[in-house]
Order: sequence, then C-alpha cells, then structure tokens
Amino acid sequence: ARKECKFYVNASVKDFKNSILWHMERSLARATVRATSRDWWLATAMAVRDEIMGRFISTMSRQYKANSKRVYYLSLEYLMGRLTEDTLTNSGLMDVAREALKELGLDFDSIMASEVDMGLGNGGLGRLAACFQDSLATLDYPAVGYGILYEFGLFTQSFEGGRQIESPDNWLKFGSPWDIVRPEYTVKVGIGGRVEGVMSSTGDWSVRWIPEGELLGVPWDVPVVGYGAGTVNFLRLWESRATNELDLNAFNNGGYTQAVHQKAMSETISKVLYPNDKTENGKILRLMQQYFFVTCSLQDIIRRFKSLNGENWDIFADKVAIQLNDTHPAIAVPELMRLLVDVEGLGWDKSWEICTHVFAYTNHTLLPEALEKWSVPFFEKLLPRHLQIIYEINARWLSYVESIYGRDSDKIARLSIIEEGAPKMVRMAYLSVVGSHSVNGVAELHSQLLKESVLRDFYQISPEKFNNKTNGITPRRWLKTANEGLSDLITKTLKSDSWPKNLDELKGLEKFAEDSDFQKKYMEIKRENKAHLAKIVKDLCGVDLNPDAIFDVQIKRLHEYKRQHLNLLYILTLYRRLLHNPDADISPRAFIFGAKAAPGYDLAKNIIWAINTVGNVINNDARIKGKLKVAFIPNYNVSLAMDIIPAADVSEQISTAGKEASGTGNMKLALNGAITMGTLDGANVEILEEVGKDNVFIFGMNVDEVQKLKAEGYNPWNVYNSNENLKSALDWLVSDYFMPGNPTAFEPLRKSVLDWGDQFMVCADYQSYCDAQDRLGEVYKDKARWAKMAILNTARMSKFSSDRTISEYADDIWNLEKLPPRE
Ligand code: 26Q
Repeated sequence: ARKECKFYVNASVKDFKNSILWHMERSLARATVRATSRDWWLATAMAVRDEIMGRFISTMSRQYKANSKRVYYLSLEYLMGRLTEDTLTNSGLMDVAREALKELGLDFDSIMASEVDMGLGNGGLGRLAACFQDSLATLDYPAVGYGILYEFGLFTQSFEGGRQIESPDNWLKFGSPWDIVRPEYTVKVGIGGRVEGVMSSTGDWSVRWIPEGELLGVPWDVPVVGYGAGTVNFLRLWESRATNELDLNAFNNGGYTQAVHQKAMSETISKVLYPNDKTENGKILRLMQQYFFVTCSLQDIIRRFKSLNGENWDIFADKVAIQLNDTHPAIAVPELMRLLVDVEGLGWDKSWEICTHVFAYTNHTLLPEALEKWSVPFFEKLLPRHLQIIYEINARWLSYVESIYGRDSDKIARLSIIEEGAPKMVRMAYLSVVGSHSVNGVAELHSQLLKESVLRDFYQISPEKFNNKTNGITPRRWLKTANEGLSDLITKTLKSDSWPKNLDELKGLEKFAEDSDFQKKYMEIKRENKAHLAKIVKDLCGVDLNPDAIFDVQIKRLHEYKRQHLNLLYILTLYRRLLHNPDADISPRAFIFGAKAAPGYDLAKNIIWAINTVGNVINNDARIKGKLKVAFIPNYNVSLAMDIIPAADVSEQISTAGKEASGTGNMKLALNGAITMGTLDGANVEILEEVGKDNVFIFGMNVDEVQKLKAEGYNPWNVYNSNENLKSALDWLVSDYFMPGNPTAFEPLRKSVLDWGDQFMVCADYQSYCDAQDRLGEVYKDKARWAKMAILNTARMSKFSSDRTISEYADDIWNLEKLPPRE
C-alpha cells in the first residue's frame, strides 16, 4: 500500500492562481502586465501565507488551551535562507503553486529566486537552529525560537582581483511578507546605571537595579510551518527601539539633538549580525545584543506563564524549558535570577532551583580561543546587578566545590566562573554549565572530548549533566525542496511519500544499490543537477565546468582548522602532475568552493585570494585540456547551498581531527549522494559508522595521533623537507608563477603551515590526503561502483534527520510532549 502523509491545507490550482492575482491587484497595486519577478514572488508568498494563517492561529490556541510545556530556543542566529519555497513544500502546496505560475506563463524557479535570503547567521550554528525549528514544528512540539531581527544579516561577499570584498546585506530594505509585528508584546530593557539597597514593606533589605537608560524590544514573528502543516510554530525576533520617554526627557531639558542621538544608539543594538564565528572579544555592542534579546525573551516567557498560571512558580519548570544555543545567550542565567529574585520577589534558593531546572546548554566548540569571556569591568558598567548575581552564583558554587575537594586552591581557580587576571573575566561556558541541568555536545566524539578537555573538572563533579545530541538536518529543505529530481525518484521507488517525515524509509533504497536501472536513473539525476550548477557557476564565476567531471565540493566558513588550504595543496599537486604529463589518465575534476571569511581574519582572506588566484591560472591553462577546474562561488549562502549540494560528487570534510565539533554540511552532502572525503572528526565518525568503510574515503590522523604528535613536538619543516610534492607545492605558491611581480602575496599562507608551527597539521596530513584523493579518482572510473556508493549514502543517512535529534532533546532534556492537532 502506498504510504501517504496528511496535509492540513488544500487549495486548487484555480483558487491559488486567483489568490496570486488578487494579491497582485489588492496588496501590490500592480497590473499583471507590469509585474516584475519580485512582484510575482511577493504575490505568491502572500497567497501561501493566507493558506497557513489559519493553521498558525489554531496551533497557538491549541497550545494555550492545553497549557502544555513549551521549549524556548534561545539563539543569536537563525540562518533560514528563503522561506517561500520551503513553506510551499511543508504546506503541501508546491505542486499547486508550480502549476498556477505555469498557467500564468511564469518560470517558477526564477520567480522564487527573487526572494532575498534571511541570512541572520554565520554558519553551522545558525543553520542548525533553523533546521531545529523545522523539526520542532513537523513533530508537533510546542516551541518558540527567540532571536534578534538584525536589520543587516551576514555580509554579502564579492571578489575583486580574487580578494574578498564585503558589503552590507540590507535584506529588509523592502520589507518581508513573512514577518508580523506584535507591538502589544513590546518589552522594556534597562541598561547601565547602579544598584541600590531598598527596604521592602516587610522590613527586609533587598537590592534593586536602577538602570541609567531604557530602550524597547519590539517582537516580529515569523511563522514556521511543520511538514503537513499540522503545527505552525514561530520565531519571535526582537527589534530594538528607543523609548518615547527618553526622547521627551531630553527634549524638555533642551537636549533635542542629544535625544535624537540616544534614539539612534538604542536602535543600533539590533542593527547588525556580528560576522565572526569565533568569539570576538570585548565588543560592548555584542554584549548588549546578548542581554537585549535575552531579557526580552525571558520577560515574554514570564508574561505568558503568568497569564496561564498566575504566580504558581512551583510549576514554572513544568511549563518552560529553555535551550541555550552555545554561550551567546548565557546571560539568561543571571537575568532569570534577577527577574525572579528582584522583580518577582522569590527567594534565592527557590529561584536557583527554577533556573537549573529550566536551562540546558549546548556547546558547539572545543577551540579554547573560541570560548566566550567577558571582562568584569564591562559587566560592571553595562549590567551592574548581573555582575553581583554572577558573583553570588560563583560564591555558592565554589563553596560547594570546597565541600567536595576541601581548600584546593588550584581546583577552585580552575572551576571558578571568574577568571583571575587583569582584567578579571566572566567565563560564559562555566556560567552556562553551573546554571543548567544539561550540557550537551553535538556529535559523539565532540561530547566525549568535552568531558575530557575543556569541561573535565565539571564533568567530574556532575557527570549526570553531560550528554550527547548528534546534530541533524531537515530532509524537507535539504532533500525534498533542494533536490526535486532525486525526491521524485525516491517517492516512486519506495512507493511512499512519507519519507520526508520518516527518513528511516530511505533504507528501502539499499536493495536497489546494485540495480543497474536504478543506478542509471540515480546518476542521470545527479548529472542534471551538475549541469544546472554548471550554468550557475558560469554565470557567477565565468568558469566552464564539464558536468562529466568529478564535482568536488568544499562549502563552509573559511577557517584554518577546516583546512581549505589542504585542498588547495592537492589541487597544486594535481596541476603539477598534469603539467609534467598532460596525457595522464586522471578523472577530470572540478573543485568547487564556497566560503566567507570573517572580515578581520587576515589569514582566511589570504587563503581565499590564493584559491582564486591559483584557480584563475589553472582554468586558463590550455595545456591541461580542461581536466582540472577551480571555481570559487562568491557569496555562499543557504540558497546557493541548495543548488550546490544536489550536484556534488565529493564532500570535503577535512578538518584537523578534534577541531570540528560536528559539521552538518557533511550530512546534507551525503544525503544527496556525495561521497565524503574526510578525517575522523565530528560527525564524520558517525557517517562512517552508518555508511560503512567502503562508501567513504577516510584519511589523516585521528584525535589520538594528533595529540601524540603534538606532545612529541611536531615540526612541519621535517615533513616539508622530506616530501618532494609538498615542498614543490608550497614553494610554487610563493614563486611568481601565479602572481607575476608579487611572489610574496601568499607568504602568510605558506608561513602559517611552516614558520608559525602549523597548528592545524596541514603538512602532517598532506600525503595521506593526496593518497586518498588519488584513490577516489581511480574509484570514480568504475561507474557502477561509484553509483552504488552514492545510492548507499542516500539510503543510510536517516540517522541524521534533525527529527531524530529533536526527539532526543525532547525526551532526554526537555521532557516535552507532542501536541498534535486533534482532527
Ligand atoms: C561569539 C561572540 C562574539 C561574536 C561572535 C561569536 C560567535 C558567533 C557564531 C561564535 C561562534 C559562532 C558559530 C559557531 C558555529 O557555527 N559552530 C558550529 O556549530 C555547528 C552546529 O553545531 C557544528 O556543526 C560545527 O562543527 C561548529 O563549528
């Protein structure tokens, strides 16, 4: 029997088409003959929005009536991408919309391309938050995602002479049909000022924060449609605004320009997303962003709790679970204490009990330099009451530590939330661990290393807090929407269209892995996707890619630990080999990159420049007969990912073992039939476990070997001096072959892997990487074998559905029940 999925909204093509035309006239005031692509997209978005609004309202009232527990996800980032296409997929209206636009004589894909990405995130962490929202709604969990409505998302990247140029991403310039303002839930936010002792009516002394300034948080809601539209949850994103009172006071004192200045300052808080995916230390605006969105969200949570339960604080933790997406919202711990102790008048012990039952913390990095710390003087100035509360939390924590270990001053210094030094620093990860009942890593290996390294002392005291939640990705966006060809083949082959909600069904493809007819169909779709990407690459990079070449893809933020430069060294090695022997029988390769560098990360920018420069020379070298191509796609973002991933043959996951917490691009690529070329790092380890060693290429040192070599005293020069190919590649890079007249251009890159100690062991893994890449090139020649590998990757990826991840969070951490529609 054919399995089918229930959809809660329905529309005929005729009605949907009329709705588009209705919006074109009534919402957009446009005659169809004059309508632009953007107009058509907007009218289509409004037509879909109309269809889901009823589901949105019924979800809210269902959750309110049931007074069920909700999870609140606190994240500074949501990398949503475009919303319309995915909403069409999840509401089940995709085919209807396609047909409607076709009948109007329009090309669906080019209309949808008018939507600007919602790029309110840097990379993995922000995209994970977006996938989680999709799964929460799909699984009918009551949930809200809180964040900031940045006016400017992650910068737009372009290249000039191969070098990265950043420009502002003014995504909201013309508004969005997907956000709904809720002025009635506006919240007040204090900042700065001082702390005062006050006598309460009962004669007790208590403490109160008298902020110096005040501003407002205005919430904008973005609907999140679950697959089938049974549940429509929402993101609530805060925008900062100046208060009217503030203006008026200054105005009355004759300070009109001062008042306008104040207003502008208040409104900068939500202006821009910080483009770093490592901690940028000491930016006061960043701390203000964190506090701003945290207090808005907590006040909103408390308002709703009270409207349902009054002051029955005993059940707060039965109604509220709060997940901290890394330490960025960690200020929530002292802020909830302040709201409960100072504002609601609960005692410290009771408040602390509530806090530790409500909060759970997810760690996303082991890199010690990326662990967030804020200076104590900063806190003093911006959040004086919070600093007091943190000191109180720390004092109680350290006396507990002392009750276990005695006066072991070493232990105490290591476990203290305050790091001694000039200035003293608040360790946000420690604050998060102490204030939470759960601490999780994002892949098995990462969670293990957390317990052994950065949080070791905490693990010894509270082992029960620590757990793993291996990341996942939503198959709705990353397979159903992004790869329609493969999705249709899967649906036909499995005779089921419920696999997007039940990804385990993909296992049913295993029995077709060696079926030559299925292999042919599967690889034909891959080839179509490659041809489609080749057009995009031609358009964006001016580079011609041959769809029969191996599409070897590395798409992720640019970081030394991710080792895009190791990939470049192999490209140089292959190029040199081809120059020595232009007739070498190698599988033609297209190396495709997508990566943004943090604007202040010079070495990352140098690597981008090097790849572009080397690529340009290779692409124009007739001697190698097009066997090698390099394309660096500018402005890599979620929408480009949806074009690149379905076209990939090879997925580069080559971080130094122990450095990549999980990775999620690795999962998206494997699901779409790309073979992983990877180290034993992050979730690669689990991908290997799922697909089996014959269906992935593993190379390089593992974590133990990395640690051992470091301990022995690693010297990259020894590798360089004994490896002819490595030496040639690195020397070539600083000759004037690639940069006539400017041979020192890429000296920083070369120095980083030689003179500066090669922190990420590029030289150490170089030979192993080249060998694995050469093996891959040989395997690709056997078409049937390659097809089987690709199919088995798709068939065996079901573990990495974010539905599995979210179910685990709900069961193990949040104790959260589903609340499906009753019909
Ligand atoms: C912090 C303070 C100040 C400014 C910026 C930041 C900041 C912003 C973003 C620090 C880190 C990030 C993002 C980190 C991130 O994306 N980590 C990735 O998370 C993924 C989801 O768990 C993992 O798969 C990746 O392995 C991990 O690198």
